Amino acid sequence: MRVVVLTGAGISAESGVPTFRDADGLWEGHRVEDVATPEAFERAPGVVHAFYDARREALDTVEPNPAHHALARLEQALGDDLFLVTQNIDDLHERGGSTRVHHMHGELRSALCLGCDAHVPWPAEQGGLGDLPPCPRCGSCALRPDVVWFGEVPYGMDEILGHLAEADLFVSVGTSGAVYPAAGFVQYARAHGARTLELNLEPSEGSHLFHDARHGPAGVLVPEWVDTLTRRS
Ligand code: BV8
Repeated sequence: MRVVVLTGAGISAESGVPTFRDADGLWEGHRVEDVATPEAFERAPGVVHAFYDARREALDTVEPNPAHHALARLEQALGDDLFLVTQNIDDLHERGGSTRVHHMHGELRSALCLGCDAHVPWPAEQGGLGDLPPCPRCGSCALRPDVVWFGEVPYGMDEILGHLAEADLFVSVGTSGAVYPAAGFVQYARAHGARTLELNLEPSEGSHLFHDARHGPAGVLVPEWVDTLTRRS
């Protein structure tokens, strides 16, 4: 059985990573357009760097939770029949044991060079806000956070759509279904014949688009679902 799993901020909530739209969510403290758009970076790079530096530092204070570990077990069980795509820029899937994770919105621990388009590890030592070392590949001082901002095309859309079109089962975990193109994956998978399942704390904006939905904390729902699936397969 070919399975595509899409995850969002909700899968990392129980690890202590704030989601976006919850009361004290990431977007609460900042207007999206002030921190997550290329225009914002052009206008005030320091503000944008501060936003991502804070999230990067917070990564060292959190650990993967049972939902991340369960998806790593699923990867063991299904091998290449599992395609895991995440909207999250944290590294909790990898620290939970998943080895093949497609970060469609980028990664906090990565930098993107505007000079040569290289994706390089985020430099360990960096001076004050934003005065980053030159690109290790081309030497130009043009590194930026390697995240996909609003108005930018997510990474690897062709590969993602390819897996969605071949999927027997599409499962969405911990996402509000408010941001496109990820919010459109359920319809695309369904249109290509896949069964669709939502695992979320509460009904998402696209909940009505799924065949099945289970609501509750991912740290409980995902291990339960993985155990059922792996027992069956
Ligand atoms: C693009 C990286 C062109 C940075 C992010 C169509 C209609 C309308 C608008 C658009 C449209 N198409 C495009 C747009 C514009 C825009 C968009 O969607 N705007 C929205 C606001 C309407 N989209 C774009 O600009 C995208 N680019 O479209 O380019 C294109 C595209 C394709 C092909 C060709 C051209 C780029 C979007 C990416 C932006 N970058 N992140 C960063 O992280 O700082 S988006 C960011 O916000 C996240 O990555 C994620 O995608 C989104 C947040 O959503 P969630 O992860 O779902 O988090 P949220 O807090 O909303 O919800 C959490 C959920 O978890 C809740 O439901 C909650 O109930 C649940 N939960 C909470 N706790 C738990 C839980 N569930 C289980 N257990 C728990 N314990």
